[in-house]
Amino acid sequence: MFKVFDERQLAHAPALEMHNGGWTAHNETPSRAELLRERLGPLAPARDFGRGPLARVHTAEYLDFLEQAHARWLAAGREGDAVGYTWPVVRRRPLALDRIDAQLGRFSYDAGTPITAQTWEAAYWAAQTALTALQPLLDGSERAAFALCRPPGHHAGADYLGGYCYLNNAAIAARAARDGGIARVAVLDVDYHHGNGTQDIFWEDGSVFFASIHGDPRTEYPFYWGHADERGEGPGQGATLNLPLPRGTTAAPYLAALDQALAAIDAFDPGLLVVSFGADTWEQDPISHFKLATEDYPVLARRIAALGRPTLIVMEGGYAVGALGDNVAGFLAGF
Ligand code: SP5
Ligand code: ZN
Repeated sequence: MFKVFDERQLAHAPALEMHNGGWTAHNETPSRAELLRERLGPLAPARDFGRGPLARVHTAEYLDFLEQAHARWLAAGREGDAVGYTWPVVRRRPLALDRIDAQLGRFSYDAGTPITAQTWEAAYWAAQTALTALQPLLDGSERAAFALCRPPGHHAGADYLGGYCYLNNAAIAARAARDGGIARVAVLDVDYHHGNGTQDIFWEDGSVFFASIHGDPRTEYPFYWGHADERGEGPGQGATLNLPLPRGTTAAPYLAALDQALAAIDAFDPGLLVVSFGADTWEQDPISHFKLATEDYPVLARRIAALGRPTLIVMEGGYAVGALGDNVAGFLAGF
């Protein structure tokens, strides 16, 4: 399997995240990628496809903000990581306010996703990592590829960051595949958390099918997306499928949901499958509440591989650093 990793992703290391009313050590650490690099090597470095493919998913205003936010934070006399504290209610007027705190609110939806001096560089190379891994699937020289992306991407929308995500690596690759001539692309999101950013990006796009299996947002982050009645709109009506599952879900009901998602994807007949893969469905993940065992990951992967579609696997979450190597290696071994 062709696997890609770029060192420049490691420099992003936010210190703290807001959780349940207090600041705690950030869960999305460089060590996640460092240990996977050691375990999964050899890994090809990313090629540079430039800003063009990023701008096919994210707005120019958002990309400019993300690139400049930390410098503007320092210019305002602040220290450490940039993080917002006032948010407009989603979809209110996009006032073009200049103050950095207003911009942080406009372009984010949570306080768990700080911008450091190195965030733009790392997120940029995470997106390039996904684009690089996509290439051999487009030219037919590989049937499966793995993008070791960090920071993750599936919570980032066209004009917002959140959930430890800044640029939506999976969506950028899916859109690039569409632009490269693949008529229909499916995204299967098996991170513990709903991939709200990916869903929003393709909400009205009937050419990209989005299916997600995740902790029920009635109790789980990100709360405001991922409910079973969200199915897409306009030309995208019916091209979104949400399968929320309760806390404590074990392999048997998880695999039943997976089969349902795979049947819908098969009926859509995509020329490419993008898997947003989070290992935070593991039973001892520190921030999640499913009960999948390490031995379950090859089983999941074999069912996905049985679709027989060219498949790009993009790394999303997974925070039990000690078990991440076995869980990710086990998943990849199923392809
Ligand atoms: C990509 C991904 O998996 N993002 C997950 C974002 C979840 N963010 C909020 C979850 C709250 C967990 N905070 C726990 C802190 C314990 N010290
Ligand atoms: Zn997650």
